[in-house]
Amino acid sequence: QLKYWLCAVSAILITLTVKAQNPLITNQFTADPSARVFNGRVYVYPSHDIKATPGHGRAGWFVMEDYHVFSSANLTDWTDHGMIVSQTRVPWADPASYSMWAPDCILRNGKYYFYFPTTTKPDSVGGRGHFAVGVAVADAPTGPFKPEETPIKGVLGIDPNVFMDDDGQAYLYWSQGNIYGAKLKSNMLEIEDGVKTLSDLPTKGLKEGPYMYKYKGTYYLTYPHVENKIERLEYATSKSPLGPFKFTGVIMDENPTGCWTNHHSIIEFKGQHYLFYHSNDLSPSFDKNRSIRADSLFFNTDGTIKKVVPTFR
Ligand code: FUB
Repeated sequence: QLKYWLCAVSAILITLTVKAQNPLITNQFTADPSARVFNGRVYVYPSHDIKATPGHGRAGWFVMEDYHVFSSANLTDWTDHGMIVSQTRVPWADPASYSMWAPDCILRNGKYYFYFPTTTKPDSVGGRGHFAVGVAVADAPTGPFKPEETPIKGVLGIDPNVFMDDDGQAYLYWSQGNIYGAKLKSNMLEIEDGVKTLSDLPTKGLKEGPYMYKYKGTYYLTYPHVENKIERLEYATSKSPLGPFKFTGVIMDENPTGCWTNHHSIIEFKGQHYLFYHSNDLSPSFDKNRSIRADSLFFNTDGTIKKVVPTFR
């Protein structure tokens, strides 16, 4: 009898202490994880860091030519569903730019809309390309995704994040030094007039990688912010998706490994909130080859977020 109870108690303790294995993906470098729950399964759309080789990408900088999608039913066992979008298959992208930075994906009316930034082809008068945001559409979360012919008009920048409000209105957020937001039209491919600069955030330092999360009627605009050398995940709150926002706190302090970027998303899965973010576990000496991670996130009863401490071994 005693032996039975000891086994039962230890089984419960083991279940409670099971953690996501960080880093989550070990078959390649991954960064900027946008996690989503589709049909009870977690899908992560990260960036894909690779190493520069002669003639391919800039040594010492981010080198990214495509995206993979990964999924998991338990946050421990991950499936790599392979490449979904690459710079050579996007009609307007410069295939020599290796700048397929942080993406996001959302489900609407049975279609999966994948948003990604990359550099446009140099224009016909010899001007330089610039960062723009494109969309690729699929019938399943793993694709095949078909990129649109042109980028979204009026969106210049990086790190698109798409948010669907309870009333069915979708919003697009992105960054370019500061954070911007606009309503998306119902086709999910164009924005409405009236881009808003969400400049009521702390004004000093770079802010990027926006991720909007709604919890108990409050809009949480979460974002990496760098004042010194390393990004810290912060959040601001509002009663409206386009603000005004009030700086509220820090979600995660500066990365202790020296990886200067961080980039995140938040999901609720099986009754628990998780923060997905990145560090450079698989590349300690070069912080542009990153790896995605996840840890539990908790809200306090007053709606503030408890700081997430990364589980480094
Ligand atoms: O991955 C390239 C860039 O680094 C992202 O777009 C930023 O958010 C930062 O993580």
